[in-house]
Amino acid sequence: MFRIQPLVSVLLCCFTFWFHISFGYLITCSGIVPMRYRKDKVSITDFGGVGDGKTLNTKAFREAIYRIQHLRRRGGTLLYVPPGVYLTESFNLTSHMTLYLARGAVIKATQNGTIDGQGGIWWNMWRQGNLQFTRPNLVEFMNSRGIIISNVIFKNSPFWNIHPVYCSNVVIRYVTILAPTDSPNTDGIDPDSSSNVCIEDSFISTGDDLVAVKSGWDEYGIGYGRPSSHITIRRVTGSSPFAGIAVGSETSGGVEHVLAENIVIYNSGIGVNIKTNIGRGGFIKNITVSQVFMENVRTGIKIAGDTGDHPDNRFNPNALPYVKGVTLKNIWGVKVQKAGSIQGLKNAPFTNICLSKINLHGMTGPRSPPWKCSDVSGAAIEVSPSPCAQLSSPQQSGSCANHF
Ligand SMILES: *[C@@H]1O[C@H](CO)[C@@H](O)[C@H](O)[C@H]1NC(C)=O
Ligand SMILES: CC(=O)N[C@H]1CO[C@H](CO)[C@@H](O)[C@@H]1O
Repeated sequence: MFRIQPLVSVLLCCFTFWFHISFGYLITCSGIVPMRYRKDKVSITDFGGVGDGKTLNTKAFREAIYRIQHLRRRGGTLLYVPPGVYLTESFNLTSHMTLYLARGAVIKATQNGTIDGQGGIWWNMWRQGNLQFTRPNLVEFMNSRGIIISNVIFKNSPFWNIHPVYCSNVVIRYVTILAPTDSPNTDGIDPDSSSNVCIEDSFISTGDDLVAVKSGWDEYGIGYGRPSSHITIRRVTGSSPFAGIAVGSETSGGVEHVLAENIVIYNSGIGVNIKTNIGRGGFIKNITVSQVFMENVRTGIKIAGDTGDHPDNRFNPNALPYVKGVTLKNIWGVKVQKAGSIQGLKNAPFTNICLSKINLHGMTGPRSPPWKCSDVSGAAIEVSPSPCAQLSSPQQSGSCANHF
């Protein structure tokens, strides 16, 4: 419902729900995007905003943001939203502003819209197959940099919840993202063709992947050619019928330097899922996922070259993805039905795959069914149940070497 274009420095802030897991030491995203103090402050009520849950506040939000954009106060402006329920249609944010939601403030989308996304109507239109276009994201940042999204609850997005695309320096922390398990495509956070994105200390429970790093779809993504790089995800907890931590499947602009650590995934389809397809092209390199605990998950780890469909039939079947350098380490799971599968492509095998210190227990006993692998090479160290032969070759142990 928020869409902003060429923008700098936006902060969504609200203290309704605080989610914080504390590990002994704390590495954080802070510092990547400096928090701005805004001397100039306005309230949505100054623009006629009414938080009764019934009055339409579109005009108030649009006018307030028009004022912020055109008065251009030095140091930017804070837009305060007092406690109450503010029904509104979609509005654009602007540069140099902080949207501050007080404790108890809710921004609620009308059914027209694209922070309660009221996505149900969109999910039904999609289920009935009568949508001619894609559904709106709840919050989308496009061509923006220096963004902080913190301490906000997002719920019931029509489609993906938070979508930074063509952005750099984005911090997302202390957010809660909720949507029903059966809601279609309600990914939590999708960094897309973006760099220096730091996501931490958040709880996400939705109907699709919790965090999925992407960079464009088939011929369109290849044409645009903008990778996602330097993406950090840490201290994220949640459940998904699909994947907890995902890369792909749309990775046509390339994805590299992703670090996910201290992740807790429960009641989910797949713990860690790296996915691409023929026609995607692009690359997936230098991905590290470490310190993951999972419980009650169908498949612990899945790396696959046959995931997802194509935007149209103009995709190039010779555009093969290049997957190299994936390290998964210190992963512990209980009630994991299948430990994992790693299936590359015949003409584009996945290489330098390293599994280290992985222990995925089955539903009933200590053993899950064995790993399934094809067209893959790499190494495995201290992996239980024992990994497939393709990952055990001693000459490949270099795959794990750089990472220790
Ligand atoms: C938001 O900005 C986009 C791009 O400039 C524009 O197409 C759209 O109409 C704007 N929406 C609103 C609600 O102002
Ligand atoms: C999804 C939805 O309800 N969209 C409606 C939003 O409002 C416009 C005009 O008021 C309608 O044409 C859409 O159908």
